[in-house]
Amino acid sequence: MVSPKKIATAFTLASVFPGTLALKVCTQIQQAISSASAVYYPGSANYTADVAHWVTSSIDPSACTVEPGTAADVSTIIKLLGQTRTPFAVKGGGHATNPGWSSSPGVQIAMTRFNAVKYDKQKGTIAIGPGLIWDDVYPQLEPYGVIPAGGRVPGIGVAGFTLGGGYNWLANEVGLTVDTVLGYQLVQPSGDIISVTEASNPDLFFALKGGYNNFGIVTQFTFKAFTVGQVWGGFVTYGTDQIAEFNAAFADFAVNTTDPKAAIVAGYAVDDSGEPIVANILFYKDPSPPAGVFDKFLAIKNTTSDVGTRSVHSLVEATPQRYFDTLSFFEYTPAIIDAIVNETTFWGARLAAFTNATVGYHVEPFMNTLLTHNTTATAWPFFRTKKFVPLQLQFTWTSPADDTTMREFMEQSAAHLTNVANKNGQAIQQLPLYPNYGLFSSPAERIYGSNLPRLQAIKFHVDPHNVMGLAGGWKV
Ligand SMILES: Cc1cc2nc3c(=O)[nH]c(=O)nc-3n(C[C@H](O)[C@H](O)[C@H](O)COP(=O)(O)OP(=O)(O)OC[C@H]3O[C@@H](n4cnc5c(N)ncnc54)[C@H](O)[C@@H]3O)c2cc1C
Ligand SMILES: *[C@@H]1O[C@H](CO)[C@@H](O)[C@H](O)[C@H]1NC(C)=O
Ligand SMILES: *[C@@H]1O[C@H](CO)[C@@H](O)[C@H](O)[C@H]1NC(C)=O
Ligand SMILES: *[C@@H]1O[C@H](CO)[C@@H](O)[C@H](O)[C@H]1NC(C)=O
Ligand SMILES: *[C@@H]1O[C@H](CO)[C@@H](O)[C@H](O)[C@H]1NC(C)=O
Ligand SMILES: *[C@@H]1O[C@H](CO)[C@@H](O)[C@H](O)[C@H]1NC(C)=O
Ligand SMILES: CC(=O)N[C@H]1CO[C@H](CO)[C@@H](O)[C@@H]1O
Repeated sequence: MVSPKKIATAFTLASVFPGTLALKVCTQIQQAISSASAVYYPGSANYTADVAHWVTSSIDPSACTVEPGTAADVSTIIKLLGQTRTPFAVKGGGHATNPGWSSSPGVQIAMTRFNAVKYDKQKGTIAIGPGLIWDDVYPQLEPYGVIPAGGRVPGIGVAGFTLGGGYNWLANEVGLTVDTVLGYQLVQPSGDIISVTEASNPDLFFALKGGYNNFGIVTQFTFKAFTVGQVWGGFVTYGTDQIAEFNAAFADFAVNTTDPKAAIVAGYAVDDSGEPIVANILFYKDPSPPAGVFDKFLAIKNTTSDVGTRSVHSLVEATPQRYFDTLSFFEYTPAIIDAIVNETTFWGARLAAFTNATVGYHVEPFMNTLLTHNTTATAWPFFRTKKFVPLQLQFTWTSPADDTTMREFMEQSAAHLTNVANKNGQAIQQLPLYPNYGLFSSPAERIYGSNLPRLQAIKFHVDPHNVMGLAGGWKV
């Protein structure tokens, strides 16, 4: 994992802000908030927990942290930060891999006290606090046999995942997670606390569906509830000798699956001798899959397997776990898969010269109907006329001295795969990049595309003084 070192370009404004000024604001916040909230300083366990992130490169020691306990206190805090132009960050689950996206040398807001899960059976909705990770959501809903269309692996925050899009296990049936959000409670940069629904505020409803932290701080999400009990699935790994057979099964599944209850995520990596290996997560929405759906995968000799009938929570916890980068493809064809396996071994070999460095390429096929489930327009993706699927590149390393090299390697790998896609008839440059996987050097145009003008207009309206610009992230 990389170090807390800052990438200057990622938050130029924040890195020149003097810590002593932030400390003064910390005191002001402490005096202004209610007893439901608290401010913490370096040295306390709460502070350490509040600045913690999934990768060390995303940690930035802040002057203080604040854990708001009410939306009214969030309002007080955002007003003070705006008035004093203090850099800050809002953290949900802390899984952002881009430095400065949810950390700051100024004030770290940790949403951890917003931890309620409320199921409304009559309305078929689930209200969830932005301080939770999905792992904590699913067990609470098990008695009711419902889930929201949430995260697939451990540790991911409800907030960032939902503000960025959300590829989920139910996506073939219900679409992206943003397509299943019915409402938001939002603390605007002005401090006003509002409820955002399609009826009450169509512009912000559009903007929050993929528009990240540009429009304020979300204090509650309301999701559609889906009836899901026991499911089938788990984690299977395959050795180098099985790669060819796996690739054929994968390409067939990616193109030919017509059962929307079935989904997979496959991750290519290299073993200690630089040979490609693959780990596949299988999912089926019922307690067992009908014959045919996964037959080709099940016929392949595996190295390890943890597949069976289980709760959604158990499935999410079963999958083991830098910088991410991303590309979108129209389709995972055999030629694309071959190129991805080649990238895995090529960069695996290059990274062998670096301490504890690893590569991973995660391929996520979805059905052609993936992007047809939206009932409104959404900030992301700006393009829905044809299905496209995400690739997640994941490089890990330990020395901060390698940060720039790794970023360049990832950019080279993405450029090479773009070339391969072009040669195979896929003009993928026009496709939206997924904000939750994108490397910080990607331009906002590649993420928000033709939606940028509308997002900018909404942004100007709700945040004329660009208070949210004091926090890192994709900026419209
Ligand atoms: C191991 C791993 C697996 C993943 N798997 C998936 C997957 O299956 N599907 C998928 O779609 N994505 C996946 N992701 C990507 C994930 O969705 C993003 O990293 C997501 O942004 C993480 O959300 P978080 O709340 O944990 O992150 P944070 O780092 O806390 O926040 C991310 C961004 O959201 C902003 N934010 C957080 N809370 C709020 C709030 N209350 N109001 C306004 N802004 C806020 C932050 O300021 C920051 O810019 C994965 C990531 C990892 C590391
Ligand atoms: C998809 O199914 C068709 C018909 O069975 C088959 O000919 C084709 O090879 C399959 N595609 C892949 C990539 O396996
Ligand atoms: C993995 O291999 C074992 C042993 O052959 C087998 O019993 C199991 O069904 C396989 N699992 C999967 C998911 O293929
Ligand atoms: C493998 O990947 C490397 C790096 O992107 C590239 O230079 C090379 O041409 C690729 N080889 C094949 C056979 O695709
Ligand atoms: C590399 O990984 C090994 C094994 O996990 C660990 O013991 C070691 O501390 C790591 N090295 C560095 C520099 O982080
Ligand atoms: C779905 O999104 C697309 C692209 O933004 C938009 O054109 C379409 O109108 C949306 N569908 C509905 C039902 O609103
Ligand atoms: C990690 C940690 O120390 N958490 C503490 C933060 O503060 C609250 C309220 O004082 C405690 O209950 C937690 O234990």
